[in-house]
Amino acid sequence: MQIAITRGVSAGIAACELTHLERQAIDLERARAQHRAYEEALGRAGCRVESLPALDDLPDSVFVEDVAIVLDEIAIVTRPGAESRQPETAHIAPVLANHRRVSFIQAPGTLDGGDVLRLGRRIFVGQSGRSNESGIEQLRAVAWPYGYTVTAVPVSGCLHLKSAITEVAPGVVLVNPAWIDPAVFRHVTVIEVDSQEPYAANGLLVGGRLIYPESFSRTRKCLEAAGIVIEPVDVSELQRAEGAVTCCSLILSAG
Ligand code: CIR
Repeated sequence: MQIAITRGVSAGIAACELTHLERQAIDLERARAQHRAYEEALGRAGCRVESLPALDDLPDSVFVEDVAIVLDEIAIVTRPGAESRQPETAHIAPVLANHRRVSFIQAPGTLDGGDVLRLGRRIFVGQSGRSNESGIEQLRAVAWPYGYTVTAVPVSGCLHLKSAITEVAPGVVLVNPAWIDPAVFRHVTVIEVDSQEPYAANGLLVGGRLIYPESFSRTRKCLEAAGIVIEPVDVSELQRAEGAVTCCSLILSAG
């Protein structure tokens, strides 16, 4: 059984951080309806959804992925690279304490969960505008006693490592080669996004299916041709906040 921790869309989402996108109006009610549908997709994928209340004074708090990294053995509360997001961590730490022993990234380290991709016992961390050397080193120090290796990956042109690469089936990753060097991932099978869909590399593999934005029809065809089962979701309003599908949940195994 897997648990998916989510948080409702903040009433303040219009003031979200934006790095690579122009600000566009976000329809709050529509964003909330899309987020509920995303939670339902997680439920259909077999997750028990632990839905936390919206935090209206923290615009980006729906993007819970960024505030923690949850391994089977321990949870690591991050220190987000955007200062406006740092108060979010105080709200996730007690929730995670119900499931795991919790450790914390400390200043001067910064780390966003969106930069952290775990493939088995290998953890890849984006060297992005959000995650710095100290944050990556602190994650390495916490994870190595449990048998994980941590590899830093240069990222350019996008927000996080997982904007550029996610796991879409066991041993298969979906990559935008314009933003990271796919050669780092030689040990797994690499599928590239359609060049007309640069934001298409973010899918959420859970319960044997891929929760995937319905907006990327070209890349979706490649994924389906590779035998990947897609659970489409409309996340168009959250995409305007530079969000994607992995960022709206923390997935952990129960027990
Ligand atoms: C931010 O810039 O922090 C938010 N507006 C978007 C965060 C998206 N997080 C993610 O993809 N892991």
